[in-house]
Amino acid sequence: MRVTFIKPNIGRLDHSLYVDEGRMEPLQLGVLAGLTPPDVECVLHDDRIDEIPYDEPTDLVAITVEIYTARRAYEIAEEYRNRGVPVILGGFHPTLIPEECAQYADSIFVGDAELGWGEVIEDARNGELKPYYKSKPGTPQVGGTLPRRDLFKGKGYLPITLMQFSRGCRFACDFCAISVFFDRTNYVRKTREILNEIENQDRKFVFFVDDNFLSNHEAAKAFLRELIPMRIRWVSQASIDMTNDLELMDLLAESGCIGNVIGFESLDPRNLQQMKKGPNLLREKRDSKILKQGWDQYDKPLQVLRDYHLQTWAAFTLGHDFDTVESIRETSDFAMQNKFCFAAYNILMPYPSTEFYDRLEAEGRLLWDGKWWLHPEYRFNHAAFVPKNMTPDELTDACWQCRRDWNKASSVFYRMWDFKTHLSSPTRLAVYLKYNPIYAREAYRKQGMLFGLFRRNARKKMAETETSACAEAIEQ
Ligand code: B12
Ligand code: SF4
Repeated sequence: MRVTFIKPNIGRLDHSLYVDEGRMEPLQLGVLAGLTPPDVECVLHDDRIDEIPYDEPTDLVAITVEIYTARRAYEIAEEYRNRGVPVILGGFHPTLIPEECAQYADSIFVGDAELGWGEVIEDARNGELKPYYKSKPGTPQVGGTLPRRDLFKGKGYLPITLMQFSRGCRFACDFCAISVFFDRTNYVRKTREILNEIENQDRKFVFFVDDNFLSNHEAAKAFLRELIPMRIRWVSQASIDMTNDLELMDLLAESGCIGNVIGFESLDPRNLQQMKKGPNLLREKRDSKILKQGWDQYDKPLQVLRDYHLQTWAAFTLGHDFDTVESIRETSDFAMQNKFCFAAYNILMPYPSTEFYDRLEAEGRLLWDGKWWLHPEYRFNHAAFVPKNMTPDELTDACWQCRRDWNKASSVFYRMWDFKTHLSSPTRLAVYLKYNPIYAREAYRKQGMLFGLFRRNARKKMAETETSACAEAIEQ
């Protein structure tokens, strides 16, 4: 039996096919292949680089789908199904809105694969694939499953190993798909299993792809103590409340952490409160003080990050209810002044199933028929809702202006001159100099990209409303 795993691309450029230069290993497909019985042949095609060989014989196609790749995933599924090959879709998007995905596949998988993938393989082997499988999100790679990293070889991925320490996050930010998917729970792996995985791969540079590596401070501390002797360098994603815990900060530094993606989201405390950005508000709550208005609320945490020589990838969501064109420009100035290593100026996106999406829907503020990810005219990083204090186009332009300014060569040169962070070690400088040009190129190429490759087919499919066997199963 042969299973073909596919990572879809987002879409196409107006003039040519899009190849993602900053592509990273598709860890979920490595994990799925690792969960597959050894007598089953596993093949991986990454649509971000490979031409998909639809006519190559295979018994099952498994596609991982997130909201940005949904359109393209449906197109790929259609190609295989037209050839009589069964297709199963899994991942964030099928888990959050299974009814939609069910229309485009023979089967969908809701939740994490760990406890249900074996059943899928046996059913497919017997020609009895069910339309719907469900397994709860939970502890990743239970039993110490090793991802099949051999499948990643030769695909030109960035030279950084993706790995999980935990999944999920205890916070409940209203726009965040993670908080819905994991129901505000953080699942931590066994330390021994992670250390074994580190030993079983070649690199000394690891990206822990956790949603919030520091969701549980005590669990993180216990792991970091054991990680120190491995002598790796690592990066991850974490919430800013880490700076309240100096024991944790010591362990981050000692274990080889060089930086984290941190969600600043907004500089305006009214926005932070409205979006329920718990970790960014904790400090003020603990001190029982009224929130300070303005940027300086981040001053102390930023000082701590710099004292520990951590490089920060600052993530902002733009378009909250108290945002204006001016406040967005101030956000850009703030990031520049702080010389962050990278900054992501993301337009705030309404992800279905989130509280934010429901609120906008109730207020009649959603654009693109409420389904921007399927709309044939929607373009990457464009506004998908009507903001309170500007027009959608003004939001799109303001966000793009931030990205443009940030990625200019003069900005990269200016930000580099920070002796506490980027210039504090050769590794940090190498990260800064290698990844800034890659992300700059990607920002320019992705802006305004359409989703999917074949406009006509997808439009036809979107018009279909019949309920499939799978949708009926979900109902039950
Ligand atoms: C690392 C990461 C990235 C990396 C890229 C990783 C890569 N390989 O290329 C970077 C930082 C570049 C990135 C970029 C973006 N990302 Co991202 N990313 C992640 C993150 C944190 C981890 C992904 C991962 O490897 N997880 C580990 C694997 C093992 O977990 P998994 O993918 O969930 O898979 C499990 C299950 O879902 C299920 N499963 C998954 N696929 C399938 C398929 C089948 C057939 C089956 C049976 C089961 C199954 O089983 C797996 C094992 O348990 C996820 C969040 C998350 N927790 O997954 C966000 C996430 C996927 N990203 C997201 C987004 C929005 C983006 C961006 C669009 C952000 C932006 N505005 O630019 C971009 C562009 C994405 C793109 N397609 O190009 C969203 C998607 C939201 C949604 N509703 O779909 C997520 C969920 C984060 C979030 N906060 O909401 N991302
Ligand atoms: S802290 Fe980050 S991962 Fe956690 S719920 Fe908020 S946005 Fe999501």
